[in-house]
Order: sequence, then C-alpha cells, then structure tokens
Amino acid sequence: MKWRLQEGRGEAVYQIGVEDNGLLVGLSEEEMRASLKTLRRMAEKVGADITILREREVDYDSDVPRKITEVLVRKVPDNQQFLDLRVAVLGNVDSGKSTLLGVLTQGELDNGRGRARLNLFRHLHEIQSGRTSSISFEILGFNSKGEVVNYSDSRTAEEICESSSKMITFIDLAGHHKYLKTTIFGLTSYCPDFAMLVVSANTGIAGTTREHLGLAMALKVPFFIVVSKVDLCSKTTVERTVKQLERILKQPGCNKLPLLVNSDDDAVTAAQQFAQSPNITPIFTLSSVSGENLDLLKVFLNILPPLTNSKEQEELMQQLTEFQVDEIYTVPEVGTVVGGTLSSGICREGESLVVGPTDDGKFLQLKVCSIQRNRSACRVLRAGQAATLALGPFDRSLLRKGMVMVSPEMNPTICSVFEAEIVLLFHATTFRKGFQVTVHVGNVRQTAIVEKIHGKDKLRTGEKAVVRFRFIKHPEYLKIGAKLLFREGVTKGIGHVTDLQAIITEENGLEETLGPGRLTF
Ligand SMILES: Nc1nc2c(ncn2[C@@H]2O[C@H](COP(=O)(O)OP(=O)(O)OP(=O)(O)O)[C@@H](O)[C@H]2O)c(=O)[nH]1
Ligand SMILES: [Mg+2]
Repeated sequence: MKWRLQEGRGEAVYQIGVEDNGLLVGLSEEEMRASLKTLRRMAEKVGADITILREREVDYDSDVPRKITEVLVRKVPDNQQFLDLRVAVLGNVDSGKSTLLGVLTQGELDNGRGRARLNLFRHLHEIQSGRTSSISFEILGFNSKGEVVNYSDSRTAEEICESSSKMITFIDLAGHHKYLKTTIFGLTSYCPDFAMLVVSANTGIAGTTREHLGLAMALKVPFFIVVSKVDLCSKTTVERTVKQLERILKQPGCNKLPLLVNSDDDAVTAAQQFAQSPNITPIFTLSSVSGENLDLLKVFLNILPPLTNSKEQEELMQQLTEFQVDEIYTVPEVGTVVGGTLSSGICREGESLVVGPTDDGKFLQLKVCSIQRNRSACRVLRAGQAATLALGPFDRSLLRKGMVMVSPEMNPTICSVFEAEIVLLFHATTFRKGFQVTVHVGNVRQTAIVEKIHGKDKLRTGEKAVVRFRFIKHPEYLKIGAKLLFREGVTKGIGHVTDLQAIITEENGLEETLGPGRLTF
C-alpha cells in the first residue's frame, strides 16, 4: 500500500473481490466486511484514510450474492500539505464558468442572475458588466473522506487548506473573444493539469467554444466538458447539445471518446479512465441554479488523479530551481510580491535567486523573504506548485511577466532570436517574412517578427515549416522543446521551439553567439 500510494502521489484505488489475473470473483458480504476491515487497518498503519467509491454485484457461480468494492485510499505525502491539482476553466462568454466555480467553491446555488459569480470578480468593471476579464483562482478542497471543503463551512482559504487533503485550484478564464490573449496566457503559463470546457446547454457550441477546444487540444491539456444551464431547457435540447459535442469530439481532428456521466458510477469510471487515457472526454450535464448533477462533478473531481507520476515529479524536484513569474504586485508592509509556478527544483524561504532577463539581458539577485500558497504560509515550494513569493524591498519596476527566477548556478540561456517548427492553423491571406505575431511560450508573451521561413517564401493554412522569429522588445528565457502558440488577428499557429540563438551577457563578455553549434544563421 505504501508503494502504491507513493506511485499514485498519495492516492490509490483498490478493487476488492478481483483476483490478480483480473477475474471478477466477488466476495460474500461477510468476506467483504473482513477484507475492508483489513484494508482499513493497513491504511491506519500508514496514516491513510479510505473511502468506498462504489460497490457492484457480480455474476458468479454461487448461491449467495457476491460483490466487488472499489476503495480510494488517500494519504497526503509527508513532505506535502495536500494533494494539488490545477484545472483551467474554458468556454464561451456567459456559458456559466464563473457561476459554476462560485457554486462549487462557496457552496451556495446561483439565482440565474449572476449572484454566485460575484465573489469571484476582481474589478469593478467585472461586477458591472458581469464578464470575467482577468484571471482569477478559486479553490475547492476535499478532505480525506472525500467530502467537499469550501467556503460554506470555512471562513478563510487558510482554513480550507488546513482541513483538506486534496486541493483543486480552478483558473477562471474569460470567455469573450476580446480577452483571448489573457485566456491563452492562463492556459499556457499556469501549467494546468486539466481543462474544464463549459458549454451552455441552450446555446450549444457557440462563440469561442470551438476556439477554446482547439487551444486545449493544441496545448495537449486533457479536458472534460460541462454542459451547464440544463434547468433552462428541455431534455431534448440538452440531448441535442450533447450530441453536437459528441460529433465534434469524434471527428478525425479531435479523435476523442466522449463519455456521458449520468450516475455516481459513471463519475468514478470517468475519473479512472480519464487518468489512464486522456483521449476519453467525460461530459457532465448540470445546473448551477437547481444543483442538478453537481454531485457527479464533485465525485469526479475528488477522484481525479494528477497525470504526472511520482517518478517524473521526483526528477523535476532534483533539477535546479526555476520559478515562472506570472504576476507582480505590491503589498503594503510586505513589499514586492510575485505570483507564478515553480517549474522545477524546490524553493525555500530565505533562498537567494536571480531574476531576469531584464531588457538588456541581465539577471538580478534577490532573496525570497517568504512564500504563500493559497493565501497561507509555506516554507518549502516544490516543482509543479503555484505560489506567491514576497521579495521584500526588491524594486517592482525591474520585474515583468514572463521573467524567470532561477538558482544563480543555472546560467540560463536567453535569446531574442529563435527557431520553431510550426503549423499554421488558420490564416486569411498568406503568412510570410516580415509578418508580426504575438508569441506565447509558457509565461512568455511578446510580439515577434517572422525573419525567415526555411525552404519557403510563404505559408498557407495547414502547412508546416521551420520559422525564425525575433522578439521585438527584449530577450526572453526560452527552452528548446517548449510548446509555442502564436496569433495575430485571425492568424493562428502552434509548434515548438527547435533552436535558440543564445545571448551571452556582459559578465561573460557581451556578445551574441550562435546556439550550441546547431544553428546556421
Ligand atoms: N439558469 C441558469 N443560469 C445560469 C447557470 N449558470 C450560470 N447562469 C447564469 O448565466 C450568466 C452568465 O454566467 P457567468 O458565470 O458569468 O458566465 P461566464 O462563463 O463566467 O462568462 P465570462 O466570464 O464573461 O466568460 C449569469 O447570469 C448566471 O447567473 C445555470 O446553471 N442555470
Ligand atoms: Mg466568468
């Protein structure tokens, strides 16, 4: 059990009544009771809790009924406060994203006129217009028994963290086309484990839905779908929307296997299969006003495991520290604070790091004074975790989004010029040299100019090529292999970084050199 918990990063599902060779023999009631007792004792020994997920009867040659029981065993790893998952929320404007998050995280149903989302809005203009424009984070906890922990019984985020053994951070994004830049930033920079696409039952696939679906697929973020507002329309309309979704998902370009969730049992199956094969796309149909089927989504979220396994996680933690700066604030009496994600290594309170690149390609020294996760203090941050770091008196004006904070020994490569293998997804006319696009790579977002298209003078929709880009403002920290997305008006493309023209900074003798021997400019 210890090993399985470690392998599953703190979670394991046991099937009782299934033989090692997969034969579903089932157990009689008495045998089951004894087995569960043993399992409970084992769990107690390693400090884990168990929850029964579901029971089913099996057809086995026997007079007494025999059952199979699936049990979730959960233990928060000793070096961690809770299990942690990030879910980005996508979907067209007004599809009900913020409302659903409001209902999940506050524990009170919506009135259909936007009451539930009020707690999530950050700006006055959002309250007035009812539209999300920036990125906000909402937390939903589950305790070790699989019960929801949210603001309905906790007053602060700190209390929620304390009582939870699993924590889901939702990244609420904007649906309106006008805020697409911010939405893409949310999807590329916060490294979500999953995306939840919300589609309103009464409108079906409309507005930015297709675009958001395309983004999740292009960035390879496994997603599930929530058809919302089922209280507003007839059963037939809901079915029509589900059918429409299923059709799109099954198309050759998507190649997904839709899985409609109608019962607790389906929700358990969906979570387990989804984790094994991200091609499966669970679909929920629910209402944030009547609360119909909301429980199924909660069952699913409680079981949903992280996709990276413990070995990958371990390897990431062994690497040098690298923190992506996504947000910058000034907090009275604390000073400069940055928000973002630790992409590798670990970061401790009091640690010295360097931040950059600045406009002239430098990295500056700083000290991490304190760390907070979900608004509560935390001494050690581990790879994959999002947090805010207080930097004390460090001058805020020297920072910008897209910078990285790394260990001083890392010697990060920065560049203004890089090459990427791209596919042009859509373009109205032709894509050629001299074209300017907004490039998104992780938390980096900057306008770049197309300097060269290798082997071609122009590119049409659907074509592939290796393209050389030059950032127009300042150098950035990029890594070979990083996923890239670019856009300008209707032009869109995806790809990955294949080579960089590294800039060596002043300390090393100020020169622009070629990449490590591969690049021919
Ligand atoms: N009847 C009904 N109304 C809902 C439901 N979910 C959301 N609404 C209403 O739909 C409207 C839009 O909801 P929002 O949550 O703001 O939509 P959003 O997807 O966050 O929109 P943007 O942030 O602008 O992209 C609000 O008035 C909600 O009260 C639902 O399940 N049933
Ligand atoms: Mg919203």
